[in-house]
Amino acid sequence: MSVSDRTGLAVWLKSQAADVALVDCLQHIAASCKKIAHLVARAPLTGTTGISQQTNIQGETQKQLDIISNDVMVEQLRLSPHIAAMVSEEVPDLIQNPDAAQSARFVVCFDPLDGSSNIETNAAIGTIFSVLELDAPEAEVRTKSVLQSASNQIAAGYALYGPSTLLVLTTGKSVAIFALDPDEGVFLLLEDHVNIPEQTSEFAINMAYQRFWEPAVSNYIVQCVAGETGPRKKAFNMRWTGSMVADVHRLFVRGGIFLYPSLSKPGGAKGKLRFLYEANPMAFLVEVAGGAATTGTGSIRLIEPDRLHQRAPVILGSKEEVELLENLHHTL
Ligand code: AHM
Ligand code: MG
Repeated sequence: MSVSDRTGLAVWLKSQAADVALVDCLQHIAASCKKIAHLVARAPLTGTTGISQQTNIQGETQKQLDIISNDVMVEQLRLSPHIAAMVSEEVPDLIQNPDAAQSARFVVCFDPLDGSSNIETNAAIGTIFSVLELDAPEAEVRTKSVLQSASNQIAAGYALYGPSTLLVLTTGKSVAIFALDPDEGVFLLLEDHVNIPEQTSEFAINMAYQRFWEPAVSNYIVQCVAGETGPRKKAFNMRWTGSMVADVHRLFVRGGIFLYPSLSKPGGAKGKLRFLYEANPMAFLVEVAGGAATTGTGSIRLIEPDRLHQRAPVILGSKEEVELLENLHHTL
């Protein structure tokens, strides 16, 4: 992958026939990610890698950068007249946009800084986002309308703040990867029509929860770990960074399967990852790239959420592996 013709985000969005309102919305998201990338890179120098005194709705202690990144997203996205409301991992309720146009129909759901438990280790972290379209504009967007619109996801993506800042995006036609040129501050297209290979020999799961796994997941991982002499007759490798953005990005580059399944521990029945701004956008991206995404028993994208911060089990990646695991869920 390398930049050959310096195609920028605007040109790519035009090639996707995205309408003016969606282009504006995605440009504001990209601008937020650019700012967050800068703040993340400077965090050790500004003394903002630590924890804050606050907790979020999940009861997790927020990092200073979680709060800073959330503020950047809210401030930037409010500048778009087409964004009626937002849902953030870091804010309990729906965030209205008082400056939106009356016709505004988009709701942006985001995790402003995914994998933030890794900040002080300087590992890759990122921003995940999903654009939902309301059936009709509302003067004050209702939570119920956002939940109903979850199946109407029209764009999704993530920014990955690693050695390079990457933006991975879909409007449903193809998945494209952009890199931020730090000298010029623009996202340039690296690759369009990204495809996740159907077969793989790499899995990503937090092995520390093995005792809480469902029989199907246990059985699947046992088969992978058995290697050449096991039922899969090949050696698998394991990779887990603990940042969903980094672990899912690997799927687009070299295939694989990512799992954060249901866990048999208190509060773990739906895993950990949140549906609206983690599971749903990643499932969309993976499916557009030819992969598959399931909770284990059914499609992630068919979930009808009943709460903004609802969790969902997540299994996604190379089609063959995801389907094999889904079959195990139906038989074990
Ligand atoms: P976060 O949104 O608070 O950062 O939590 C989500 C992250 C994911 O990036 C990652 O896959 C998961 O939490 C790791 O959780 P665990 O530490 O339980 O393995
Ligand atoms: Mg997250």
